[in-house]
Amino acid sequence: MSYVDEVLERVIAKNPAEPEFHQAVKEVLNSLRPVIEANEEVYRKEALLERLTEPDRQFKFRVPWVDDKGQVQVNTGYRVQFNNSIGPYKGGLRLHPSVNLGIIKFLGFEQIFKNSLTGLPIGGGKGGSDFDPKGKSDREIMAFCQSFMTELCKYIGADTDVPAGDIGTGAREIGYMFGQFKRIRGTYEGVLTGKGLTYGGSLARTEATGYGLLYFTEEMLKSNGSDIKGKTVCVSGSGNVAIYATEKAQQLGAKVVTVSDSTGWVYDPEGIDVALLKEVKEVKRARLTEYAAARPSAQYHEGRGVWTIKCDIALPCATQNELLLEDAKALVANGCMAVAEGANMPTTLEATEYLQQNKVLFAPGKAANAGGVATSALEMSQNSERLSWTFEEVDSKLKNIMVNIFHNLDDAAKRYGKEGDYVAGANIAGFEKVANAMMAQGVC
Ligand code: NDP
Ligand code: 2IT
Repeated sequence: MSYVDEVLERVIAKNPAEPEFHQAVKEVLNSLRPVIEANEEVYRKEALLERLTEPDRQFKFRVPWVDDKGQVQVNTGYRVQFNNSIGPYKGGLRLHPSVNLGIIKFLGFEQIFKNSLTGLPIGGGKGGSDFDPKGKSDREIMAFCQSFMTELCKYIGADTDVPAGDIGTGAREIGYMFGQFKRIRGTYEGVLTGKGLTYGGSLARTEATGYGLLYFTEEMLKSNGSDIKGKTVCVSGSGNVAIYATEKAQQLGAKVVTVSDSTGWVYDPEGIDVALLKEVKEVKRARLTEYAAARPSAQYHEGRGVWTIKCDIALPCATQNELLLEDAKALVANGCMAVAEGANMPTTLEATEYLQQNKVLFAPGKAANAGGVATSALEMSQNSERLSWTFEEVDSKLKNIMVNIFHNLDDAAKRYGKEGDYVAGANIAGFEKVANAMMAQGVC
């Protein structure tokens, strides 16, 4: 049996109830086959893949907090420190009722390669909790965040592990967590990114994932003789990534006609009104029904259905496994030319294969959404030098990083005879740097 197959079997046997983790490992290891086969003896002796697929350490902890009725609630907190061979652990905190260890591990594993692709010195980690922020008061959110950080603060630090936002964790939650870290540890350090601008946050971090997604997509289209201008785009999600992807797509001359949330979706043939979307989602924290109610051109539908709308470019920006084989078939039938993942692993393996077989340009999340974590690393740099850069400075660095990521993975794919396979290119380019650092650092 090949080394890759042996390790895949081992990962599944050792982590039986973690399907999302299996999916992420399968995608990475399958596309690394040519690289592994070229060095099989050395990698096997070094147990490189076994070490890469086993987190350095993982924390699971109780998070008790008191709700507005005086009732004690108990959630589970996680932080998985996956790999720090090229820098301190870095990755977001997800607050969503679906969170479990397998989901945090898939995200942490993806983060290793994503962070490597940014070209910046950051290792891979991820955390979160099964806490559901929906419908909670600000005081309840604060109570949860303070309790969560009371435990998490034992494991993180500006030079060890630097968490940030993800689903359900935005500036409000990061603020409460930063306050609690400072209170317990007594140090003022860049231990979290995505902070508010008055206490160490970076300009353009809020926009970075969505903007970066579009900078990457623009470069991918350019390199394939096309352009974003005038294109029709379907976006899913209506959170941080979706909002700023929509904003940048429209700035670049495209028309975004859909957004969604976990209850329904909007089709707005005149183009999404970003100011209204921000008002509904960022200020009122309301559902998309409010967007539709305030916008005569918008049609609201319950359930899922974004991918049935005819578009040139699809940008899944909500969550994992939200673009299924049947959706990929609908996109292809409607003439879609590119899919770029704003979310982490939104496309199933079957859907990805179908899109690639049908010559749709496919940009995997670990490359296309790396602008968020890259700008987090820029926030870390600013915190270290105790300075802040202008919006234009950060945005132009972000753009350069995304353009470089595209060319690095395009080159890596070509080197292994997989031209145009950006999944393979991203995994190979991300892996090479991490593998090299791991080998240089000996058995650890
Ligand atoms: P937000 O919490 O801001 O928004 C998430 C959006 O996705 C909401 O519209 C939400 O709808 C929807 N959503 C979440 N879970 C589900 C679900 N199970 N089914 C259907 N819809 C769902 O998160 P972000 O925008 O920050 O994150 C979106 C994706 O991007 C995630 O995969 C995240 O890991 C990834 N990502 C985020 C980065 C960042 O910097 N924030 C960086 C790189 C990747 P509802 O409000 O109804 O729950
Ligand atoms: O998935 C991701 O890359 C993020 N949620 C952002 C992580 C970060 O540290 O900014």
